[in-house]
Amino acid sequence: MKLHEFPRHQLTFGPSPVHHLRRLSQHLGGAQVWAKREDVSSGLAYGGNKVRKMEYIVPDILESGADTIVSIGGFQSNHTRQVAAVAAHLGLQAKLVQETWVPWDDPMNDKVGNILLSRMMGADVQLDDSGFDIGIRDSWKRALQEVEDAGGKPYAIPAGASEHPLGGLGFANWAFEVAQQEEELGVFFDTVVVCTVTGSTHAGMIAGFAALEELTGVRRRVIGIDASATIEKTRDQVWRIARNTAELIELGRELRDDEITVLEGWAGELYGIPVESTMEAMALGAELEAMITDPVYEGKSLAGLIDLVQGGDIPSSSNVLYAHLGGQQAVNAYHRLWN
Ligand code: 5PA
Repeated sequence: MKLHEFPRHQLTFGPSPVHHLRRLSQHLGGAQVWAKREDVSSGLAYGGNKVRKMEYIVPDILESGADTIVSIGGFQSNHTRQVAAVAAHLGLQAKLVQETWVPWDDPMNDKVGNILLSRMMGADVQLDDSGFDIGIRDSWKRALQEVEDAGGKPYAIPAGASEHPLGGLGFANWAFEVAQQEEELGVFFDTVVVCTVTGSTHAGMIAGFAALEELTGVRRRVIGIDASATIEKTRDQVWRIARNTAELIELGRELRDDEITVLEGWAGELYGIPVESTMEAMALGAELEAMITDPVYEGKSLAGLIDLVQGGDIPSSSNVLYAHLGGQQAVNAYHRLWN
């Protein structure tokens, strides 16, 4: 099936807004930087990139007749908060396994921000002491079993909705949305910068822009900035999901190696722990543009963008589009960084 033929259940207000970051661009003194904002494009509990992924998964959930969506993430997972939001919106239950993905020693870590919102929305939140891993987990399988044992019908969504067969479609569609917005704005984004961890955001974009290239012949760079600090696993997931998504939307050719770029260097040593470049990027975004980013994901991809622009790797003739994927709710658990 072609992308536009897949059923889509709209959860966003419409295309996410695109705007020029004038003061940041001026400060960096190179390429023009724009942002496309997944953080302000849905009314469901502040939205974010998972809401867009879920638009293509909800039809399957509804068709399955499930009564409980089961998913997994860290204590401050944005993904599980968005699963709780979509479940509330659909009138379903959410069962969320929240693991100890980040060795972040803050007594509020499992109480404020994302996890607070998930609890407010009525999700059944289960804390688990397993560490970070983007793969399929036993705790998650157990949670699915528990729903069945209680006579319910679970619907399984893996970490970040990435290993779900339809997980890449939302951001494949994002590519077509960008092309439409370029026409309206009279600008061409030759480079896209996106944070990548479980992989389907970046992978979906790769498949979508490849499909667009087939139609228009226009090539661009889609640069994934790793924030997992387990680069091999993330690279592997991006490759696999990009290929699967390309096949699903009938791209009609293999993806080229140069279409799949995951860069390391801004994740630091550990997932979820900011480093100096993260803090500097967050400060620049906030002070110059009032664009708030988080220390786990978006601060790290913004740090990557800043270095690539300042170092000239993204040339000054470029228009670069920063994909803002949400995630600000976690800053509450990191308040100490600003005290
Ligand atoms: C997340 C993911 P992918 O997982 O699709 O690569 O996206 C990375 C990403 N930015 C980027 C924000 C704000 C994100 O929340 N979050 C996960 C979560 O549990 O919240 C899946 C890891």
